[in-house]
Amino acid sequence: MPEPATEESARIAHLWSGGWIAAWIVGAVVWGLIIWVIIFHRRRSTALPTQTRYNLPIEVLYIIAPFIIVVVFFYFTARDESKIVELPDNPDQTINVVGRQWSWSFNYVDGDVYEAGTPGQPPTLYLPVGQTVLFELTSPDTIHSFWVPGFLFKMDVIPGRVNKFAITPNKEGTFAGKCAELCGFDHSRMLFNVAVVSPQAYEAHLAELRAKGQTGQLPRGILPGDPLEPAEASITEGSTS
Ligand SMILES: [Cu+2]
Repeated sequence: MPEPATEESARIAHLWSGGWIAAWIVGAVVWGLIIWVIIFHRRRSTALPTQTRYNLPIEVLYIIAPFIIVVVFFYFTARDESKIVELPDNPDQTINVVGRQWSWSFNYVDGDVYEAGTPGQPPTLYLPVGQTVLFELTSPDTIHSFWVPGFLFKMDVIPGRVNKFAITPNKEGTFAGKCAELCGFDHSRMLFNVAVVSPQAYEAHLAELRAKGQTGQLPRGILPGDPLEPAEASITEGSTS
């Protein structure tokens, strides 16, 4: 597992390793029982052993034990998931990520600048370290999935709806990202990078985009209030305006 790089990802790493510990304990008990049966109840003669039917304690056990396992997994997953997808009231930054066939656009909503990539030129998303960033995921075409393995998190990008999540990156560095939902011909080239930088470097990058003329916002796919015509909501490769 990559080292957690956001404030939220420690919780995710904890849920992951907790799940594995529980699975190993259950596995050890099951394997132990199998080995015990193999050794102590192996066939000793050709005669059939006594056939046991309607053993109530055993039947109750194999209904109750899986039920307890499911309840425990469900409880911890639901508890952590509800925390992980919680949205802040006042995010420091809002970024609209547009997943499209087959690259990504990033609309920096507060800075009113944008970045757009192509399969041949993966874009880089800049994030300020220590600031809470609200992501709005939209797609004009098909289902994609926004995945940054270093953040231990991914979320589907679904046409016709806005999926939101928030993270607070707490480690500077460059992290690889990719589309995690098979979305068509160039899915495997739907890559991007995330550069977590100081707030000053972040502002400097937005100024750089502004200087390059990348001001305003690219079509978001579908957001409330956006024109829904497909022509408006699609971006062809190489075109960024
Ligand atoms: Cu995709």
